[in-house]
Amino acid sequence: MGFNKEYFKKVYLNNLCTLCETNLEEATLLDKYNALVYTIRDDLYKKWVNTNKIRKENNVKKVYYFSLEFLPGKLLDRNLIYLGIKDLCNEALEEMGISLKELEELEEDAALGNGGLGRLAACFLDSMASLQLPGCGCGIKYKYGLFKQKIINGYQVEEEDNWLKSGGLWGITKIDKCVEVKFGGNVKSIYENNKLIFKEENYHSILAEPYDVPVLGYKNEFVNTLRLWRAKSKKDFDFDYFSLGEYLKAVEEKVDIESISYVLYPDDNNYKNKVLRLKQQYFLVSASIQSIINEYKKSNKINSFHEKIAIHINDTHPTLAIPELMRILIDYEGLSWQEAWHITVNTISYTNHTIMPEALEKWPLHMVKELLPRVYMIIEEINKRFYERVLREKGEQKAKNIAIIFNNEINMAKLAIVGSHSVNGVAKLHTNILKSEVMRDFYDIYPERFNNKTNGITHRRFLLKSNTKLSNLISESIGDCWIKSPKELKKLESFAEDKSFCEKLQCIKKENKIELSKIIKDSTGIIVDENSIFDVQIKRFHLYKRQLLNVLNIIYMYNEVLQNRDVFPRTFIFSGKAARGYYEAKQVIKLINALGEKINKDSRVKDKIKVVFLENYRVSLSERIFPAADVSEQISTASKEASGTGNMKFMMNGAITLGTLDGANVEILEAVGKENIVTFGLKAEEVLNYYKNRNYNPFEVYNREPIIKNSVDKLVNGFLDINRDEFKVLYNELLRRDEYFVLKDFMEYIKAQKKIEQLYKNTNVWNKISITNIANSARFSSDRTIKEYAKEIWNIENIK
Ligand code: 26W
Repeated sequence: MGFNKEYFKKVYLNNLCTLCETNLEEATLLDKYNALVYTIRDDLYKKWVNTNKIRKENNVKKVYYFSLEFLPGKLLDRNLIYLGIKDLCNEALEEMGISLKELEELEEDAALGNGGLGRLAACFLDSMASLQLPGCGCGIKYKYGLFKQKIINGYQVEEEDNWLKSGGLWGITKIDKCVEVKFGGNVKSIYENNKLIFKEENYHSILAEPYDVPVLGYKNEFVNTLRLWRAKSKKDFDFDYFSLGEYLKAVEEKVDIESISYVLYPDDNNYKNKVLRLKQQYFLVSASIQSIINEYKKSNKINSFHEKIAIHINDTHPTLAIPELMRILIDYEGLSWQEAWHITVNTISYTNHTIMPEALEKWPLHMVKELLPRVYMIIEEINKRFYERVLREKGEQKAKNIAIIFNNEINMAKLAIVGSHSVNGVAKLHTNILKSEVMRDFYDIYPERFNNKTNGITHRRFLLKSNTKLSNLISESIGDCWIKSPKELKKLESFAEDKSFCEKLQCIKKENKIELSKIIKDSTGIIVDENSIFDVQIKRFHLYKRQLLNVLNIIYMYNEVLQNRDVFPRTFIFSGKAARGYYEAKQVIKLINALGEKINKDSRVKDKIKVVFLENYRVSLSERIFPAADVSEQISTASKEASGTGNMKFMMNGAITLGTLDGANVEILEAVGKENIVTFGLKAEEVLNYYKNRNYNPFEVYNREPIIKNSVDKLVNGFLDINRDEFKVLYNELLRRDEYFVLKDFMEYIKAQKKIEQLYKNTNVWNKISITNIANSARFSSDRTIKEYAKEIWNIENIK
């Protein structure tokens, strides 16, 4: 920024007055925060305008990343660091008696996402901007983000998340760039000049209003855009009803329309057939495509659209982009089916993020037909053409397998594969499962479309910003080039046996643990021992992620302590949300809290074990936890976790992975070597075989192994101070089905946990493992991932 401290103060005080109508003495914390955002925005917006100007002059290819979810977290601290003015700003504020930390805390997390998929989208935007790649995120400006989680009496309780209450001042609403989105009505086919054309009639149209948020690159003056759409009624109220005194009726239509962007669906990995969700999906893609085309046509011809524009769909949620682009190219741009199809397929690329069958989206035909009649016609036509081709070339069985429309449902994953030029999985193992199992028939037809892009995370947020102490140590040791080129981290390997470095590293971990302990104490009242192993599992609650396995081991360890066996002190830390309607997952949360109640206050345990549940998991809380973790629990049933990205954040902060050979854990093992990770459990192939042969019997495992029986029984035998039926559902799931092989993997997990303990007891060994993990984490930076997408899928180049 072109200004010094004095100038900063002057602008800041002026903003307090002219934009917040207050002064330093009178200002509330929110005023002070908002004045700061205004002050930073000045400079940020200038860079933004400039980037857009340069991009237009160069007329380079640009990627649009379509996602129903973005999970950026807080922006203040990040933007200050990326602008390189944090110290200046901190000092200036301090001189005016303002604490920057307090302002940072006041800022709400932008939580327009559920978990992995949304956070990945935010990391990708970070890397695109930092690598100077022209890219734009397209999403929805939900008025309410992911619910806030309260723990009451051990149970999860959901509360609305009004994330805009801290102002929402980073972004800017572009009232004059609204576009119209049409729902309902019917389609009339008519011949005009010997050509069949389609006219939409009797539809309802609503407005989509863009809110643009600047996405700044790291110290490079480069700013991309995250465009979030809000649904807006054309009419604010109905005058006739109003005059009759029917006030509710007068605003009914407005409320109905604006509900489209009202709240994020809190389901993760679980498809529910809800018309409002379908509306959200179409709303996003229709508004985004229209605005892309409007912008594009200012300086280009429609026939070469795919040469200048790439559209990426983040999972199947924005798959309607395919028929929507077809609709506009055919009905509004006058292209033939073949021309439009060529452009569409070459524009669109698709990432799959899950193989969980219950997550696969299948929309009922009648719903799509009623809500989007023209889009429906196009999907039918795509299905027909593809089906006939496969029938001709591969026969009836294959044709049936690949049908996009089946059983009166539209299979969105199939539509996404057929309508795009690239399909990727998010870790090697996951991509292989897609190719050989879930999407086998498609891989057979389009082998060239399938590719892997292992996920990554932005090391700038999850190391540089959130673990200042460790970043400083790294920069002191190898210079600060790693911030722009994470590969430099490799140089840390030469410090693995450097005594002074190891001591400093250990010291930093300890300080981070002390800080987390304070947070734990403030939010739960539990006092934990900073010298114990901080063993952490933080992520969404889902049976496949197997928080239950962790719990069963804690019960086992508790028993060990009571039997006076030697156990190294441990603090088990959990955090995460369960989908509002997911009963079993919510019961696991209750179980953790019930177990904590029992163990934490049992004096016989002598503080050897503590069980902590931190409420309201979110990006900003995670940033306090990763730097303080010793052990990273990544224990999903092999084959189920597509990649995982928390695993990468832990590793980068020097925690050691305790995991199954699932998702990206496999590649972490590859990166660090088997001495520097602890793995256990069934392999993906074994799991898939059990599913195929249906020959797993958990009851037999339970009966055979007293240790397992002992732990499992404690869920229902009165061991916990709770009604014996409370956890019956979990107990029954384990014994009758155990869909996720918790019991099968239990004994090996206990062994793996003992190995962790052995390693931890040897400080030199532990430090060495920790350093090796940090040093080899560069390949999990989203910079690497985004470079691969840019080169191999989008075909875009950075702007110098
Ligand atoms: C339709 C309901 C729904 C909502 C969200 C279905 C599926 C999802 C997401 C695809 C679930 C998700 O976030 N998947 C996670 O994506 C991460 C980023 O690629 C991976 O690291 C995780 O392994 C995967 O579970």
